[in-house]
Amino acid sequence: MAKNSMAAPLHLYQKMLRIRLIEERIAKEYSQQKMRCPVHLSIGQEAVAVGVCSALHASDFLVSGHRAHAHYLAKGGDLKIMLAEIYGKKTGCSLGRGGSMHLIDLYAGILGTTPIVGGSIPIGVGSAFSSKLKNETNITVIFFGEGATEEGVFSECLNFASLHSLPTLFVCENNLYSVYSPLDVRQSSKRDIVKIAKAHGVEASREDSNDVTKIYKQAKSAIDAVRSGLGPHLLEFATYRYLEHCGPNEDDHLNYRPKEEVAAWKEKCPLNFLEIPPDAKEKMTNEIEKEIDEAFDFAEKSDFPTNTQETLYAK
Ligand SMILES: Cc1ncc(C[n+]2csc(CCOP(=O)(O)OP(=O)(O)O)c2C)c(N)n1
Ligand SMILES: [Mg+2]
Repeated sequence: MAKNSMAAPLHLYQKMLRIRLIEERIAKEYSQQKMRCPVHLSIGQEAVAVGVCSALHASDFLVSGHRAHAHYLAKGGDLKIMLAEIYGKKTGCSLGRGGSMHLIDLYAGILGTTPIVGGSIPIGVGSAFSSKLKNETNITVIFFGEGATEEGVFSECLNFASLHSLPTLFVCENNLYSVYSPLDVRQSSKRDIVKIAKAHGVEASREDSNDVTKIYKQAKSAIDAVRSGLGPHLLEFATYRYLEHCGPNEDDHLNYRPKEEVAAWKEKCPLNFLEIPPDAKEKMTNEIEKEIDEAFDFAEKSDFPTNTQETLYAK
């Protein structure tokens, strides 16, 4: 991997560390009750967002669901307007009326995130259909959890994207749980997401590690194929959230996840896969902390929305 490429280990590490530190700060400040919306944090899952988004072009489109901070940040979404949105301020990316689950930054190709499980999938397929009809080269990446594959719309969208050979990358983050329900109470052990995609004629593969470099390589080859007109592709990544489904805390006391399972995934922390010199880590951490301080300051000092006349991207 070239030293200065966007996929060089230092860059990948910096992007994951930035997401981790931002979400850790959100978790730390949450109890002040100034963030007046639920937050679904992806601490532990950063490698998927960074590995996939580092292989995209800036002009590509992205949609996601309720757990979207990492996707938004990895695609280049503006941190200040994301935090202002979480604070419910009018400078926020949805004018302060959407909160953490309604992130949008059209300058970064982020068309939107929506909390209806599975709801973003047809929006992403529609975006890819639009690119194809307009003969544009952008692809659309759709992030969703394995819970969303239990919605009927998932299969309909695979079929439609395959039928029209759309430039769509479906990315399933399989973190084993939908809220408190493990896979084995929701899906047959014979069910296989990769096989479901292939049955619809969609190319598909799975990666089981939390290793950002492997995820990047797999995403790059899928994205190259999609962009060259070979039709849609699905990638399934095994990953794990460290905190509760919704909120800033650990939830070990609820006992719905075996303690050994949680510990094993923490051992496979995405930040541990890359060897980064300690001085480089310290420099990055300081720079990121400064950026986070400024963004929180911006969010806190911004005003609340006052009327319904404000519009997104008004000139
Ligand atoms: C259609 C629909 N059903 C139920 C919910 C409630 N809900 C919110 S998040 C969630 C879990 C989804 O699990 P998964 O797709 O695996 O994503 P994860 O939370 O694990 O990232 C559920 C059931 C919802 N928002 N929308
Ligand atoms: Mg899940």
